[in-house]
Amino acid sequence: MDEAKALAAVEKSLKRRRYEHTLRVTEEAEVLARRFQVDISKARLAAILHDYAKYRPVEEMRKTVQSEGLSPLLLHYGDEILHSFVGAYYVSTELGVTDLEILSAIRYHTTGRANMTKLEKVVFLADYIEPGRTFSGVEEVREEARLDLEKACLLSLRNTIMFLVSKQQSVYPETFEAYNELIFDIKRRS
Ligand code: DGI
Ligand code: FE
Ligand code: FE
Repeated sequence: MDEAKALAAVEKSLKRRRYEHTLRVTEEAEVLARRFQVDISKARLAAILHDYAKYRPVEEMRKTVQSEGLSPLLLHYGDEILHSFVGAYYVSTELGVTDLEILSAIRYHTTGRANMTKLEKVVFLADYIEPGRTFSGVEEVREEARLDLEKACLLSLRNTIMFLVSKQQSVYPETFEAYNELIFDIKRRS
């Protein structure tokens, strides 16, 4: 799948504002990929496609989780996490993308997971720090992203977990696993 075809597919599926977010994530993913020695074409393509399923009806996504045997846990942690997991499935079946590294970067872009690949980290982080984001604490994550991919992902996970906790929302288990694993990884390195 080339970039032009991917962009045309997402432009059709997304609202204008979300499409513009996608373009910013793509540019940010390229910057991070260059900085941290990740395949630039894969990072860009995964970023272009990362929110492909964002506007699918929730009922359709829930049905897909069941019919395709995705983790039933996904049905209990808020509808916001569905689009990344079913998005990877739709990108594969509807757009014919076969690269498993790209599909995995799409699948984990919202929750993260333990032992993320560098490509997964780049897409996860690019989605969080693209210039249109105004989350509280995002500037600190942008600063860290200049130097250390793992520390920047850790900060972004910390912010997301704290945000969800402050709203009394549930946190998907793989998000905690991603957080813990990065804590251990960074400790081990230093
Ligand atoms: O799709 P985007 O808006 O670009 O960004 P995203 O895919 O990171 O989705 C952000 C939303 O997902 C935000 O409302 C918080 C929510 N979210 C992120 N991680 C988790 C989560 N929700 C739950 N319940 N659990 C998580 O671990
Ligand atoms: Fe998303
Ligand atoms: Fe996004």
